[in-house]
Amino acid sequence: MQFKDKHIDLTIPRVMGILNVTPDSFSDGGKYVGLDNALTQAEIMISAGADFIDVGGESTRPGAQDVGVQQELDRTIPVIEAIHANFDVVVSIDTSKPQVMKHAVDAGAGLINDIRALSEEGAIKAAAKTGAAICLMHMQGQPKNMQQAPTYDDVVNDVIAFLQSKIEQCLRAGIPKSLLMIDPGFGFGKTLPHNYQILDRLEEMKELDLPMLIGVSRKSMIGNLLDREVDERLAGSIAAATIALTKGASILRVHDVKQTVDAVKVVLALSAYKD
Ligand code: 8Y4
Repeated sequence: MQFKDKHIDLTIPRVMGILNVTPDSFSDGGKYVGLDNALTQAEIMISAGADFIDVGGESTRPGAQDVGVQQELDRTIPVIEAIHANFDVVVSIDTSKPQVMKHAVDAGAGLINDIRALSEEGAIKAAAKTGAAICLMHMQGQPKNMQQAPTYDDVVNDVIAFLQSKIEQCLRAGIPKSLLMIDPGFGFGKTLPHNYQILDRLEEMKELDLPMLIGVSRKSMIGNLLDREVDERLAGSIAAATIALTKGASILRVHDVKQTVDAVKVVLALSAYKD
């Protein structure tokens, strides 16, 4: 798959490292605010085998403050430029704002990762114009209210129908199918049972015939199941990621790159040593 100037073979599963450049991120507590810290963290994840770095300047945690366009640009653009200039990796921009999409791709990002699936005014047009790849993620509701009793008819069928409709909107806007990937959006307007039903039936998402990105790392679906705080969720996160791999996930969005790369290698050994 093409990500602007960089091609990545997605017949092999890949790992995306999470780089939060927010001062209020739930999991990382503002550790990566500042270019030096961000680059150090990016380098650690790239050395550990990440092929993507997802740069996010807006916290999506419920109750987080809204971030203005200029603030989001100030946080993300210098980090994107520096990673793109110094490392052989695809930079992903985690944003819903059209202006941030444009400037991020100009700065070297090859993938637009929008948890709102290009639903903001002008986002489809802006994303189309960049020529970058796009990850379309399912969310029910908005970050501030999405966990208030989410309901579905059939969660897997509903997620697939939502993504199908988003794919059609993108194609109508002139975005080639070859630039699209999909994501069921674990934790975004889903109860614990919803999340595990999606994980169990992830193969059904392959009917959309697009590469699948998955984010389960350190999320509540791990923490609430196991009664573990956010820094004690590694083993559960690796278990869920491994299941996602066996059901066809192409990219794993994670905090713990080194450990996840090991899990990918164990899964790949099954096909390597088949006779
Ligand atoms: C602990 C750690 C608790 C992390 C919650 C979280 C996804 C995503 C996020 C995802 C795609 C998060 C930006 C939420 N999740 N993008 N972004 N897919 N494509 N929460 O699942 O990591 S942020």
